[in-house]
Amino acid sequence: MSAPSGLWATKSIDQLREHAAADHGLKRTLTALDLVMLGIGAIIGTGIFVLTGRAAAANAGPGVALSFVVAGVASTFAGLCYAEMASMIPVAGSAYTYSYATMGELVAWIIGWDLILEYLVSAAAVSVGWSGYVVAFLHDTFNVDLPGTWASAPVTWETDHFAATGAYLNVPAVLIVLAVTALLVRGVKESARINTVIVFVKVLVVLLFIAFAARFVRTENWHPFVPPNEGTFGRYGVSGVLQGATMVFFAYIGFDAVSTAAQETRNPQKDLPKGILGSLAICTVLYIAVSLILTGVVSYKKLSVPHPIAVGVEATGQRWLATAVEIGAIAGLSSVMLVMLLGQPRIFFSMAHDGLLPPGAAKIHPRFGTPYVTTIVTGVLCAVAGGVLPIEILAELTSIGTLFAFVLVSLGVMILRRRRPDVPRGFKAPGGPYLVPLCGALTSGILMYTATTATIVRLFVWMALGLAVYFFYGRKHSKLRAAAELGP
Ligand code: ALA
Repeated sequence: MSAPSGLWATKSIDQLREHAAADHGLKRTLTALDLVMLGIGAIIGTGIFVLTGRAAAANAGPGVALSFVVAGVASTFAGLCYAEMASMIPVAGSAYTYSYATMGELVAWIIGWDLILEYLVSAAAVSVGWSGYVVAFLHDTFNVDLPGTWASAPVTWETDHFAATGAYLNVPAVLIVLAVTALLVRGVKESARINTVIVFVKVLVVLLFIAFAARFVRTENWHPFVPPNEGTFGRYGVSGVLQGATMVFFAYIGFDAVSTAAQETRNPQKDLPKGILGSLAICTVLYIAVSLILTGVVSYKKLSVPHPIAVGVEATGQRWLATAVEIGAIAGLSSVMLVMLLGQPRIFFSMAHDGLLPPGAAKIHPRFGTPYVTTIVTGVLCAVAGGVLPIEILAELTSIGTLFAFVLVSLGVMILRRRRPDVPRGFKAPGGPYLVPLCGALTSGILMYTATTATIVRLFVWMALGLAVYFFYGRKHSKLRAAAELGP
């Protein structure tokens, strides 16, 4: 069988594996436990601290706990597929590299372009969540009130059109993104130790919330558990639980970031799956508990606020805990932004390295040794998005983009099981050759389908833009295609 060429040209898995095994100067120090910590560091963030409230108020009521179950199931299937891929091709490029090796250059480009939604746009969504908690913290602790017109989005989405809110710019969101970007240009090593401290603070705050607020649950707040549908798709009822799942799916995003540490892991074949699945399992349990308790202490109708968990705590009268939650959220969300804004430039960097983006994007800073061009471009775009757009639009776009990546990675696992059964896998998703990848593609696909029409349209527009860039630039400059044309 001749090797596929042109748009379907694939990178060789064997070369990628050799490349991964070679000594790159990166130290292999991370253990399975470090990876679990890294995963939790990237996962727990705006999803649980902000979107739980939005999804409960607008879509699912207390049934938002079921939305978390549904999103958790879809993430677990995808997590199993990522674990198999990562154990097979333990290189740092994540879904972009996996698809380059399985489905060819065009699909790799599509995924790379799509991952901008997962990394850059999610960081923007998290910056808006961060802003909400900072505003609440300044108000509650120091009685300082930032003017609302300078701390929220100037535009909002009203059913089928954008509308002005009267605000000018979300300044705290812009500032935090620029600050994180500046740190990353200087090359802050997100050392495992700092990450571990933040993860402990974050998880501690979540556990404190569960432990203290549980006593204040009033079961009447859970009735009806899933409020009846109000006649519109996604406004309560079963469709509301599903649309809520697409929204809170955002909360699970990040476990795949574990795979970007492949080349710094001691025993990647065994430890990557442990890191991915372990962090996912812990977060799933925490999320379901938090969402149940939150909707038990406050009526879901009151949760459409920028800082719902703090509002839940206030309802219990535990002032100190509200402050702890605000501090935990501010620290925790910062670490999520750091991981996302660290990952995005490296994906751009890989794409530029493959010739699919201009070579300037692969420039390394002479003093700091960081991919500064892509880091700054990422930071500026992210700051604009976070400063101008509302959290729902950013989070829904991130969720649908990530779900799309999950569908493609699941299909990639299926393709490799068929085409390359010989390549050793440190971890194999259970249930025969196709069960898990098929369930992964289906569950993620269903959640994409239940997203709002506006979100689906935005994904299409984004992808169309990406294809235009590929056909006008990437296709002509691809190094793999150039090598194939010169080759034997
Ligand atoms: N899962 C991450 C969050 O919820 C992206 O902030």
